Amino acid sequence: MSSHLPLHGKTGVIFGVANKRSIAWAIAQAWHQAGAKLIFNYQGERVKDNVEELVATFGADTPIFPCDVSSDTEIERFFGEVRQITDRVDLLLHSVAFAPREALTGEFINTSRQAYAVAHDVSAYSLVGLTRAVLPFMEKNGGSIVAMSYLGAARVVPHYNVMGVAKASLEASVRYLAYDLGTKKIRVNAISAGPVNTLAARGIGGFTEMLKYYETHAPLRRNVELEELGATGLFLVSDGAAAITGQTIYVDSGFSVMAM
Ligand code: 0WE
Repeated sequence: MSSHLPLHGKTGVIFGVANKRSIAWAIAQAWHQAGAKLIFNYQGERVKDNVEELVATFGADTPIFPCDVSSDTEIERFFGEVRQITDRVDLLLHSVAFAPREALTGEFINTSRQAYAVAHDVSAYSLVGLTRAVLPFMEKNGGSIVAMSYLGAARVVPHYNVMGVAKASLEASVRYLAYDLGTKKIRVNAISAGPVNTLAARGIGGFTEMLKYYETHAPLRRNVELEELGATGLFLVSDGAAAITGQTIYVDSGFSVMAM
């Protein structure tokens, strides 16, 4: 029997799986293995088949619906589909970010108004939109919301540029949402992950060098493993984290404590 599993009887919604290397997939696996039932989004036809195949490993009937988080209509439609399945959601993962590629090269000062707006819309506002949409499903029993961030929110990481400003907004949004929802027993936290070789990192100039830099400079002298992000994602939604909200937890081999 599985009734001893920490997330037995809980339902989670996962935003941001693109492929098997996705951080969202690592956290989904941790939540699934802990006994949660999961519902997934996918973003765009490009990843649809891939994500459908992945989530089917949790059972052929695992719910998956399209949702572009930059659209209020699509968020509304997505949670309309969720409503057909359950009136209770306990867990929400936000693992979604986008800035136009040209904004992640060259200098921050050259960020266009449009690129700045898109980065903040997709990467930061979407947490607010999704949290408001999931709220009716969490009102009765409380819940736990986890978002993904990166050190570029707090420090200058060359070329991370407007994504760093958007992640700063995401982390501040986590704090304000935590305040709004605390009385409803809903916790909101972020994980600030060390760099991981995901689809989102592919083609980013110097990424391999960045992974090498962590291996020589982080206190643990190694990079972060996807399973470790899964484990922290599970911890944050577990009873052991019942008094943790509004926080950004660094899962980065200690890199962020270093100056030199
Ligand atoms: O948050 C991220 C990356 C998110 C991301 C990635 C892309 C690539 C493709 C957002 N938008 C786009 N747009 C695209 O067109 N990370 C934490 C990974 C990352 O990205 C970097 C990094 C790190 C680390 C970009 C520059 C410098 C460091």
